[in-house]
Amino acid sequence: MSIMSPQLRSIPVRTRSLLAAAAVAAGVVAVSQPAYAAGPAIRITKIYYDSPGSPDFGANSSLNGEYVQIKNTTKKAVSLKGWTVRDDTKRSDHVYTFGPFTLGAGKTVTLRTGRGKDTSTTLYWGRSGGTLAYIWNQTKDKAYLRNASGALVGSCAYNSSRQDYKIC
Ligand SMILES: [Ca+2]
Repeated sequence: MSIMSPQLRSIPVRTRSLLAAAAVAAGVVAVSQPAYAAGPAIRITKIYYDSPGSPDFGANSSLNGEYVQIKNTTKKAVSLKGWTVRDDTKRSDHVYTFGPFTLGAGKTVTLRTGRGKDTSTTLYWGRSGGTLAYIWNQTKDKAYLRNASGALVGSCAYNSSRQDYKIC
């Protein structure tokens, strides 16, 4: 190590002060965006991926034992018409598209895999056909929620066979 001239020594000092200024600026930006910390306004809150009972035999009651829940965390009702939910596969038959449906302020809707009569709180994917009809894998998968424009609104991934569900 050689002894630096006063001119060279001044460079790292200036760099340090610039970094400090940048850190302060970044801190101000983070504080000014509390909405980011609060998460998306419409979000996936839970995936129950391992239907109760074993083995999963594909009956309608078992298919409806797996579900995904979506919550409107805003203070306004939101129309989900044209929004989609899908898993991590590329299968075109693994896409659920919302029909005319309004999710009230602070409300949660449960989307079950099997068949049933839609209500204001529970919707049915409408799948049937036994053990191949399940959407959510038993150990590892990911849910995607997109709006009517196709923009990703939220997602939730899980990777555990030790639980039957994932709180997102
Ligand atoms: Ca099961």
